[in-house]
Parts: sequence; structure tokens; C-alpha cells
Amino acid sequence: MKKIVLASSNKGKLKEIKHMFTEYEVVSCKDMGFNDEIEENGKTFYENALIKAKTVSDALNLPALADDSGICVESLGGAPGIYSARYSPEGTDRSNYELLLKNLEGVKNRKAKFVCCMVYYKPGGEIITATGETEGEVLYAPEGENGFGYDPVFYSNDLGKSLGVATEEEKNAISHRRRALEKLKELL
Ligand code: ITT
Repeated sequence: MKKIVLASSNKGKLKEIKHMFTEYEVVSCKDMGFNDEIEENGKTFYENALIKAKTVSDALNLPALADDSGICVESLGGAPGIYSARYSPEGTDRSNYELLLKNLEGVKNRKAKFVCCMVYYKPGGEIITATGETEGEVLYAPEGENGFGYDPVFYSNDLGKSLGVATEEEKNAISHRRRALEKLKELL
């Protein structure tokens, strides 16, 4: 089976992408010996995904896939967006979603979406990219402990429940990551 290197250190992403991308053997860049911190100084999901994919591809001299994603909240002007992983000073999943709930205290418009931009970068410079989104609302308190990141506080419009209570299969059927990956597969 063809191997694909994922330029990510996020275990939640790796697990989901492994389960959805069964056409390839998905391995993490860590498994390939790449352990460097990558500075994500782009201004968009696309720029950050490209930085990650290109850095890993250049280091290993192999094609690499990166996923840059986050939650965009309408009443916060799209924040935390590309800063989702480092929203709170501690930067843990729990401290991040707790800060989001705090910043939405008393706010009625809870509309939010997850966005995922994937970039597949080949040595030589070929870029294949696709973006996916999934819509919902930010809950008032966490529900469930499944998934990762902001899943426990995200009510999915497609599933009619929190991604914290949805199974991985349910989430993977409607997620921003799935939608980006399906488009990317067609382009690959
Ligand atoms: P890599 O850059 O190493 O891939 P990261 O966690 O830093 O890992 P991002 O910069 O793309 O990745 O930040 C994504 C953050 O957005 C992630 O840490 C979560 O807080 C949030 N997020 C993205 N997808 C999510 C999902 O499916 N469910 C819940 N939260 C998600």
C-alpha cells in the first residue's frame, strides 16, 4: 500500500485521517524521524497547512500531507480561527474550550463552523489543496468527552448532537476533515 506522511503532531487528527484515508498507509512525520517544532506564522489556514507540508516534505524528501484547522465563531468575528490550538495561555484542549465558553457568556448567537484546509506537497513543489467545513453552534457547557479539541462544546447541525457524544464514525461522516479529504482524494 502507498504510504503518506502526515505533517502533524496532533494525535486526534492522525487517528481520524488514518480511519478515513484507508487507500493509503498514513504515518506521522514523527514515525519518520521528524520531530522539529514548526512555526505556523501564516495568516490563513491554507498558508499554515502549506508551511507544515512543505517543511516536512523538504526535511524527509517525501510527499507530505498537512491539515490546518480550527473553529470559527460568527459572533467573535471568526475567532479563534487559525489560533484555535493556542487560544488560551495553557493551550490545552480543555483550557481552550473553557476560554471560548467564557468569551461567549451571555452571547445568544452561538453559530460556529469547523474549517479544515489540507495541503499535499510533493518534492519539486507540486501543491494539491482542498478545504472542508462543518456547521453548528457552540454549546453553553461541554457535553461528552469524545473527539478532541473543541468537540465537547460543538453541537453539530448535521448530527443533531455534540461532537463530544458522537462516535468517531459519526463525526467522521460529517466533519470538516472528511469533507476536505474527500475533495483532496479526487484531486490526487
Ligand atoms: P498540528 O499543527 O501539528 O497538525 P495542531 O493541533 O497545532 O496540530 P492546528 O494548528 O491545525 O493543529 O490547530 C487545530 C486546532 O483546532 C486543534 O488543536 C483543535 O483545538 C481545533 N480543531 C481542529 N479540528 C478539530 C476537530 O475536528 N475537533 C475539535 N477541535 C478541532
